[in-house]
Amino acid sequence: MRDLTAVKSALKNHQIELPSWAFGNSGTRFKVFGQPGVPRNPYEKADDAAQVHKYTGVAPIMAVHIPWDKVDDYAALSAHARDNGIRIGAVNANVFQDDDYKLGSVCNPDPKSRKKALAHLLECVDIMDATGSRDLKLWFADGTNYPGQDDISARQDRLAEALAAVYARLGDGQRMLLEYKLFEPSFYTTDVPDWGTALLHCQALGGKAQVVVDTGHHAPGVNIEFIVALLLKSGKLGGFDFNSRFYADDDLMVGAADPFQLFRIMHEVVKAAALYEGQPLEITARSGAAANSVDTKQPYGAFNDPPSSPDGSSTQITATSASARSAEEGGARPGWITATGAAARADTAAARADTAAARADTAAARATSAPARAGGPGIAFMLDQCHNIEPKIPAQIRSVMNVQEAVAKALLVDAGALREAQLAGDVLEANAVLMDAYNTDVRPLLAELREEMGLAPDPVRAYLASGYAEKIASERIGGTAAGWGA
Ligand code: PSV
Ligand code: MN
Repeated sequence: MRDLTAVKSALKNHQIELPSWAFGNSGTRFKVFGQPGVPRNPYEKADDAAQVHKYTGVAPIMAVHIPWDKVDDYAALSAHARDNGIRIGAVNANVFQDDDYKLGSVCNPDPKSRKKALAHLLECVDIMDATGSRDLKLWFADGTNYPGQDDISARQDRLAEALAAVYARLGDGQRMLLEYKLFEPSFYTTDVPDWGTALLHCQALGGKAQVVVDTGHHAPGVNIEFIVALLLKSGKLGGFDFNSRFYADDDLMVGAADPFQLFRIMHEVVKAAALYEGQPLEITARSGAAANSVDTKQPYGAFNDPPSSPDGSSTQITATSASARSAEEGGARPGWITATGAAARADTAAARADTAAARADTAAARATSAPARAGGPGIAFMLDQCHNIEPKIPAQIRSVMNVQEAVAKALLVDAGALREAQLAGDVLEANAVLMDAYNTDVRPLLAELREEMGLAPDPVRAYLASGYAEKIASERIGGTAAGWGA
């Protein structure tokens, strides 16, 4: 039996980040169905995001997407968010919507397009400085449609060069999150198609570069929790873009298509004590009997490479990655994305020194750049969704609740019993222990938690009864409703 007080405390500490773009109009390439009351600017998006936080209590962060959320004064946007009880989270760069990017952005064969893309990425770091955001989120639509269209390997070098330049611009307490996606808009090659590619680049860059797992960005049938487990072990899981998919990158509400997958993902996170920085070990799946048999260290701090065990061994895949090793031994091949590539070349030592400094500095950074860490420490649990036919604010509330349900179930896994069954090779019992947690109805527990937090037990109902939807529908008349491109 789990300690429910500890479970509830973990649930209160676990924060979810909302995408500003989910509040704007969206659709498919066939049709965008406008909705009444949709925000006309980033300030109104923040107002709507604040509603989601108001009724869930665990979503105090809104990610922005530039230029969709371009404003004259980012500090003012940040202050507006704060006045509404939330803060600005990840700054998402957008190097996929301009004509110059037809053949790619940072991987484009044309240096002019690459230069323009890089300037935008650097501008996004300036914006982070103004908003106090911790994370720069990078997703590249770059790729090719036809075999022979461009040199696959040369494009990787161009990518590494741009990433290194952006990496060098990151300040204390800032991170770069690299997101991969199997295909779309490119259909033959994508320049960051998978977690392996993203991980290689991030390892070459250093401790401030981490991978983002968007749950809609894999081939059908891929075991996402396995990827999550490996990224956690390598200290390189920077965040999630949660959403659901039935077929491709559907961007539906997280937990709608496959709540069991979401639970399995969160089970890995909970087990690694990575739900939030400082997640106590007694509420991880390493508690009880398990604590005696496995390393109970926290997986990694937000900016640190994974720690090694006191005996020098490690239960984690550490920074002695193949690329780092080969660079150290002088064995790196020019032109590859090891720490010998481009600015990274200048930077193996620097990146490592940087990593060490970041490590030494984590505490200091925490103390001195509190605003720069506004995203909160550790993994960013972001949503990346589009609500094409359902009302947006309640859909975001529902999504947050779905994540919470998965987390609650993951926290209920009887870690001791699971470990025991695993070590005994009791396949059926181990599976039964996991399924017991998954099959628990956690809705009463979450309702109780909300009441303890002074919230209504049913956030969607409370929002619908509040009259906010009617208010914005009547007030937000005129202007241009936000949508992609605005
Ligand atoms: C790309 O499909 C993606 O997942 C990236 O995160 C973009 O920033 C986002 O979607 C845009 O909605
Ligand atoms: Mn995404």
